[in-house]
Amino acid sequence: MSEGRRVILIGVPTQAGTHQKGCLMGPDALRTAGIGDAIRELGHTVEDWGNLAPRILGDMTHANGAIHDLGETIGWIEAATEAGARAVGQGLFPVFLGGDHSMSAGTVAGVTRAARASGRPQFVLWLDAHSDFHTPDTTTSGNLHGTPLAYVTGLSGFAGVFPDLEATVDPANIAMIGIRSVDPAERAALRQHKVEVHDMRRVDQLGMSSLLMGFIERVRAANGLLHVSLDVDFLDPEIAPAVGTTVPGGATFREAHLVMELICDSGLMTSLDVAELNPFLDERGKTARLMVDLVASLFGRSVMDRPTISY
Ligand code: Z70
Ligand code: MN
Ligand code: MN
Ligand code: MN
Repeated sequence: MSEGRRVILIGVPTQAGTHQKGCLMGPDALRTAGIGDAIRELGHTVEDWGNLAPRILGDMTHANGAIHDLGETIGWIEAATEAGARAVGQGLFPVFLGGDHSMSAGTVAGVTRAARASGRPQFVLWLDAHSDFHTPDTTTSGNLHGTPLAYVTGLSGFAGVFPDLEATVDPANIAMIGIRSVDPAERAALRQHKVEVHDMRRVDQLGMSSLLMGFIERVRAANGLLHVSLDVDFLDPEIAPAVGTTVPGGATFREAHLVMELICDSGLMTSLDVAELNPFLDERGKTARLMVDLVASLFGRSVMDRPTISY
């Protein structure tokens, strides 16, 4: 991460994508934990655009009766799409403060629209316990935070449900790391679309660094824009309890910081989500402060100077 990025904080306090209440407090917990100053201290400028507000659409139904809060979710997607497209289109670096992960249906749609206008391919790194690759037809929980990544690739199940996409993400330009909970319908779709999935077994066997660097080199070779979507449950619940869907066996403190440092060193990241923080479940701000520290690593904080080895 080169110094002097123009960073914009954009709050997306939605919790419509999950049954568990509390993610609406996420953006303000991240602000309270000092996310703005942490980035500013690393030599970047930071402006806070405040929290987005969704257009009120009222209740909407779907043939899949499990789905809930569809109208509100669409409102948030529209607002996040516009904000993401505007920020990246102006050469700014948006940091989206969530909010449950349904926010990323909008944030990724927006930055991908701006990428297409710039003529560069959009890449997405999904750091999560879950693959979030359901369509409205396949979700059994009805929680739309399990769908954003399938949506941005343009899968057909979203037509007439979520907003039409102006630009889609090529599934070949997605990598997921940290995965340890995938539903059967998601697994089938991930295989069909040949998404690069690094589950925790691969992380243990091959290591975070080699898996991530392979993807980073693909982004670099394509002169791509890189959106990083960081779900709190990427991390092990021992260090990050403030999330509604904890899954054991998550990334350790050291693995997570290493991922952030390698992304930073690549200089390729152009937008970021911090998703799924539920401060209602936190222990005296512990998870919020960890997320801010990880974001600081993403923006250039390091113990010593940057390594002199080149990648
Ligand atoms: C499950 C479902 C999910 C995030 C949980 C879980 C989805 N696959 N996504 N937490 N971020 O309900 O569809
Ligand atoms: Mn439900
Ligand atoms: Mn997620
Ligand atoms: Mn998750």
